[in-house]
Amino acid sequence: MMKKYLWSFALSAIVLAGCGKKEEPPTPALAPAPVATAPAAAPVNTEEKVLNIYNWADYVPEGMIATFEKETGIKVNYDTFETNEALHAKLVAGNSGYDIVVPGSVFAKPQIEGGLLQPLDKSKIPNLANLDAPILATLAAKTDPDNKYLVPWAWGFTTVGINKTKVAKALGAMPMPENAWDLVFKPEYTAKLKSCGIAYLDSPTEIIPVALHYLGKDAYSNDPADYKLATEMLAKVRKDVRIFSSTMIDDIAGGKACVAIGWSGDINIAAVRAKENQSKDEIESMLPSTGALIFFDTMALTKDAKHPNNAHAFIDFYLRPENAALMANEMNYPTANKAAMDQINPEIAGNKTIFVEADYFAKMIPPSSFSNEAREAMANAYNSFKKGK
Ligand code: N2P
Repeated sequence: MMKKYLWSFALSAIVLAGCGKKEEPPTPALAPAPVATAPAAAPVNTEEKVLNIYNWADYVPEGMIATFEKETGIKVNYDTFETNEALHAKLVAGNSGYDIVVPGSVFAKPQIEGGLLQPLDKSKIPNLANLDAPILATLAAKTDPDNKYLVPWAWGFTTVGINKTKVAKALGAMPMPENAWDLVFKPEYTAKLKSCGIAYLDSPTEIIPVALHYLGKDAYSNDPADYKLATEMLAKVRKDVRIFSSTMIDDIAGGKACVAIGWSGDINIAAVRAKENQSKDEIESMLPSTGALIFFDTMALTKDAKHPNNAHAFIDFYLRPENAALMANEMNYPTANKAAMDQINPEIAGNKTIFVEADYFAKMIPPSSFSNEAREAMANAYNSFKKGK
């Protein structure tokens, strides 16, 4: 069964040794009463019982933070952001106050290189052994050599989400395109869909790469000339875009948009929500024929984290199979936690827009990264596109 999914076309057949079991402390029952010399004890966590986490919106299962707080007595302040740019600005400014942040790997690479994150103490995270080795190898090769800084929270892909019912109505006699990206980039389609609402993610590093991919260019081009090409294309549909927003669950399920460039899991959550609300409209996360853009979101410690021990404890807690499975089951994003796979609900594991099949995965565009200069040029190009009408 698992064969069909990502794990199968794993980049290599590395098998992880070790099972992440914690060692039991020796039972004190028959030990003599302690005398003068104290036994070598594990270092005590003397940090204040606080942990500050900054993660993407709609990414943590209900109750998970409360369970951690109850178990550890650590009070968690959990804030959310909506774009990599927003998180990055906080890290660059310094003194964010956050211990754990969850950048996309596209941003994590420059953050590591820029000294904004600190290496993990892997001895405090035995559950790292639960992670899928090929995914770790991919992250090590592209982003984080030796997996020193980053622990995957979830992965997914940027794609097109539609309210099928409304889109069919708006298109009328026009059939659905073979490539779902046409719905958001091709004027023939956008001219019709603007009536029910087109939403774009509000982030230069989400929209420009997707536009470049649609143009047949390298989605992760660092060449500003390519951004010009992208924005020339985007300018043609600018007047048809109703909203720039990174909260597509609300946008699609709440009826503000019938088509969105968005993230696979959020679109699937919108689909579930529409069903729960007994909407007759069907929402679908598309698999565009030319491929979609993969992302990895990763936990990391900020360079100035004040509660590194608590942060390591949380990372290890999240890596328990039952917690990673809860994330996949509730947030509709695949987990990189291999040990969690048998706790994933069959309808999630079998949803081809969550755990995509191998042949589609092969078509998807893996994440890369941009230089600081490229990101700046991209932001300028995107902002002038947004301002145009
Ligand atoms: C969480 C969406 C994060 C995905 N709801 C984009 N990195």
